[in-house]
Amino acid sequence: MDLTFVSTGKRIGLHPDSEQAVLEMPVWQRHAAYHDTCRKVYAMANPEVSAPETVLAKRGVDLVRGSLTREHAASLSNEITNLLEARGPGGGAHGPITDNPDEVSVRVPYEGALLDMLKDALPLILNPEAEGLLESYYGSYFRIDSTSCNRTHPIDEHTISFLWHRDVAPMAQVHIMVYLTDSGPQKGLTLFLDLEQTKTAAKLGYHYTKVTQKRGLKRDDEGVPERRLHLDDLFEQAGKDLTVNRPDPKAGDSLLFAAPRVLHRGSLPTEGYRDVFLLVLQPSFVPWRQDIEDFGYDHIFTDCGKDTLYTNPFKSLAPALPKDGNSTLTSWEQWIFEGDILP
Ligand SMILES: O=C(O)CCC(=O)C(=O)O
Ligand SMILES: [Fe+2]
Repeated sequence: MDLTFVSTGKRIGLHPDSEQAVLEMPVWQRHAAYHDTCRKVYAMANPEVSAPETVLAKRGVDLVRGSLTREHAASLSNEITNLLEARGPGGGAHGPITDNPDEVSVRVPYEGALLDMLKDALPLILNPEAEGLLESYYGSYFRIDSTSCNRTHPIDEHTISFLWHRDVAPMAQVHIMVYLTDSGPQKGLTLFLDLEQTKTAAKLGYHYTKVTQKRGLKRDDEGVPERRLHLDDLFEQAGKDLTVNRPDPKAGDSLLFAAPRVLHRGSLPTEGYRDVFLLVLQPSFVPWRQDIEDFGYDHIFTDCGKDTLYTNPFKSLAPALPKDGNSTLTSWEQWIFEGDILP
């Protein structure tokens, strides 16, 4: 389908005649068409740039060392402790806030000194090396859609993102998880299957998953398998080898991963706590700094989660679409299951 665009200064916008067509596209197609447009815009602005094959493109996961110094990461982690301690004994500094295992990770409120410290950390995390790597992966500019800061404490039950899953999100969504504490078997980790292994799992029927019958995807989750803590049985029964990728980020290192394309799960700490700062990225018509210059920081630092799928990515800041019957139905397509970035 041909979409037409108009120039609105630094950005391009959809021509009014194309707006309806975009809204009528199936969700995944809408985001793919948008990413494709971002690539064309980027290629026009950077005709000399060739896209080298990145580890992120090949495996779906990469580790960037030293985004922040150890001292810088420690100062952010200390500030998280100060903030949570200020909320009182049940504030989440030294243990979960509730006994609901789904809420084992304490979402750190964006208040006080922490907020300014995180704003200042953005250009260090998205330093020229990381920015180049991400632009190569995308073949386009990218933007920060949202962020969150989480402290995770030890508990026995693994739930939600601590079970093997792929995020139900536009295929171009990338997560940058900056570890603010060292990772390790006792300190908490993130585990991955690379793209190829994720494809194998998808062929065996394990792709997008629900947590339990009760806490499922709120969409059309008929026939969607339940999340598992271990994948050994799945691979063993099919006579396939399972290789789990266990990166070892130290405090200040960043894990970059294609969250909807590769299976991954957190592994809970058994001592102390794990602190991470998460950035959620999407393709963009303009470099990430431009959104901040034009719209400030509020959209990046919100205190609640944000759906990225039921949005109109062609509009600045990708506003949510009304949740009517049609727009909330996830129409799974084969290329999504296979983890391709574009159809
Ligand atoms: O907490 C973790 O290590 C996993 C995070 C995760 O699932 C995600 O960022 O999509
Ligand atoms: Fe995830």
